[in-house]
Amino acid sequence: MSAKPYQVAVIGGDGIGPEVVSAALKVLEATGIRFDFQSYDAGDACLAATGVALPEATLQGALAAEAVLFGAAGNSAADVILRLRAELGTFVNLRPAKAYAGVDCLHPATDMMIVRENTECIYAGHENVLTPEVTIATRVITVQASERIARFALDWAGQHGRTTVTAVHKANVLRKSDGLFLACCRRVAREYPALKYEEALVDSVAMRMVLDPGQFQVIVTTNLFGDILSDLAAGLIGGLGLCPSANLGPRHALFEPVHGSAPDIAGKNLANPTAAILCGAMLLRHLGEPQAAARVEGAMEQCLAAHETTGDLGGKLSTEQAAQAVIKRL
Ligand code: GGG
Repeated sequence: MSAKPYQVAVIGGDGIGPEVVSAALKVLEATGIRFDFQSYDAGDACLAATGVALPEATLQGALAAEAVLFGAAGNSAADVILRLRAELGTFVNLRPAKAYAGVDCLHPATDMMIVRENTECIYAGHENVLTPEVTIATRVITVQASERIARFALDWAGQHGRTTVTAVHKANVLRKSDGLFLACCRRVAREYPALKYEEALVDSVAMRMVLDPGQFQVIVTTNLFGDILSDLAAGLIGGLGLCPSANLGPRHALFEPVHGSAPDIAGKNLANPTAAILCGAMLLRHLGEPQAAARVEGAMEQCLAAHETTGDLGGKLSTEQAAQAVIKRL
C-alpha cells in the first residue's frame, strides 16, 4: 500500500453521474486505502452556469492526478469526455462485459473484453456542414493508432489468459479506412504466434454476439464500433448499469461507467452504482492495489448474487443502500 494518499480527480458530470460516483467513492474509502479525492465540475450544468463545459481547473486537475474517476456525460459529451480522453492521451477504452450470478440476463456465459480505439475514427471530430442540407464527417484511421491498439489488445489477451483476439471491422465497405485498420491488426498479430487471431465484420459480430457471445474473448475495434458493441454487450449481461470502463494512456488513466447520464432518473437515488463501483475496482488495480480491487469486485459479486441491488436489476435498494451493501461485504 502506498505511504502517501493516492491523488484522484473526481468529475461527477451530468445526470446520475454525481450519485453513482459518490457511491463509488464511499466504497473506495471503505477499502482502507488512502485517497485524496479532489472534485471538479464539468458537463451540461457547468456549461449553463459558467459558459464552459470543461473548465481549465478541471482539465488541470485531471492532468495532475494519478487517476480520474468520471461519472457521466450529457449533451456536452464531445466537449467533456472526448476532450478529456484526448488531453489525457488515453488511447484505449477498455470495456469489460461479464455476466454475474444472480443477474437475470440473456447470456450467462458472457465474459469478453472490448478494446476500443479511443482517439480517432469518426470520433476525431472532423464534421462539416457543406450546405444546410449536406453534412460530412471524416473517418480518421492511422497506422500509428491502429498498430498501437492492436498491440494493446494482444498484450492484454496474453497477460489475462485469453487465447483469441478478434479484430472487428467493415473493410468490405470502408475499404481504405478499415482496410488499413485490418492490415495493421494482421501485421501486429503475427508478432503473437501463441494467440489465435481472427477477423470479423462488425454487422456479423453484432448478430453473433446476440446468438452466442461466448465465442468472443477479446474484441479489438475502432472507436465508433467499440462504442456501439459495448452497449450491445451490456445488453447481453443485464444492462448498462453493470459495465465499467477504463481509458488508459501512457501517462494518465480515467475510469468511467459505460452508461450515460440517464436524466430521467437523475437525483432520485435510483441509479445503479455497480458500473461506477467496478470502475473503482479498475482504478485500484491501475494504482497497483490488486488485492483491494479484488475485494471490491468480490463484494460486488456477492451483492449481485444476493439481489442486494437497485430496481433496474430487480432489487429494492437505492443507490446509496446498494453502495452500503457492498461496503458491508468488503
Ligand atoms: N451508451 C451510453 C452512453 O450514453 N454513454 C455515454 C457516451 O456516449 N459517451 C461517449 C463515448 O463513450 O464515446
